[in-house]
Amino acid sequence: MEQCIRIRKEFTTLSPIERQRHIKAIIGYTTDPNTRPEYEEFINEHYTLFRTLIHEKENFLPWHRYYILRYENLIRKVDCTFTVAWWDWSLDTREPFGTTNLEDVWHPSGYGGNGVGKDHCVQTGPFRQGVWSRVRPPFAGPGPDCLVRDFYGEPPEEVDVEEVLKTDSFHNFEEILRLVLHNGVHCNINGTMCTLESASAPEFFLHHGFVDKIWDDWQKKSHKNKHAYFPSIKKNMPGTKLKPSELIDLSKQPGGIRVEYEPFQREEDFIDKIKGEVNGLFISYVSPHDSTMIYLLLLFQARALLNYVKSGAEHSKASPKWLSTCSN
Ligand SMILES: [Cu+2]
Repeated sequence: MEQCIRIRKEFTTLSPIERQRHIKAIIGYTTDPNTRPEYEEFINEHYTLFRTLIHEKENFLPWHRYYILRYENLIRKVDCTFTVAWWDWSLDTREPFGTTNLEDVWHPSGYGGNGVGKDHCVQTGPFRQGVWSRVRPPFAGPGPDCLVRDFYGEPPEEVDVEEVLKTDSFHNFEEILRLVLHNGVHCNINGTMCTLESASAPEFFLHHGFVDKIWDDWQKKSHKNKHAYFPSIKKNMPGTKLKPSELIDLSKQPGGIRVEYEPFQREEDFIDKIKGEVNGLFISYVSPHDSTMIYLLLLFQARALLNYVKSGAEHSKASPKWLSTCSN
């Protein structure tokens, strides 16, 4: 039997029931005394390997692709439908960053809000202090085992994501994604996410889901992009028996697993709303199985969206606002 595809969705597009189920699976796996030790070992692996090559060009993208896949595998022990969700920090962030509207990541029904008080411990949502404790490395120095957040600055915008996707050179693409966008968002969330213990923050996997999707989007641009760079690396990735090249194809992940990132639905809804000559023109040419065309369509939509935002309102920081202004 053909194995089902694991569809990874953008977190804020999950229905309330899907969202509840997603959180319940994570809480179940990370708090059950039967699975907690395995979870701790898994999280500490990232801490132990932090300063090895996993954050260097030759491993960063494939190593983290494998890490979030393994996280998914672990949580599927308590819910076999679980998939990693991704959080599009560029399109989805409301202004100011960190607000807690119903559908936001930081709503109490999502991942909970910003930390408060002297220690910046999270006090709302499923990972709040007193209800959930994060993994600390063995022999860790003193420090809170609450999840710490201390929002800082603004995450990158959609134009930044668009720009990095336009980059032809793998080396430039990878460096901007890793050093600017990836590192930046870790320390926009700040607190636990901006430390060597970042993987103990549940939102680590939301963030890395999106980083991985950006790589996937870039890979889909051409055969050359898909196979760029990694086949030349002959060493196994740290802590694994796998070479980076074994992670290149999302439809052939280790264990025969097939993964797909669901396109950002709200982006399509938005295009519908701007009375689309755009859609009328393009959608009729798209067969649901033609991923290249869908990709082109999405790129086209992103651009249309961007132009709309730029031309419609001269406010330069408008990009995240279209979501709320156009939703009624
Ligand atoms: Cu990492």
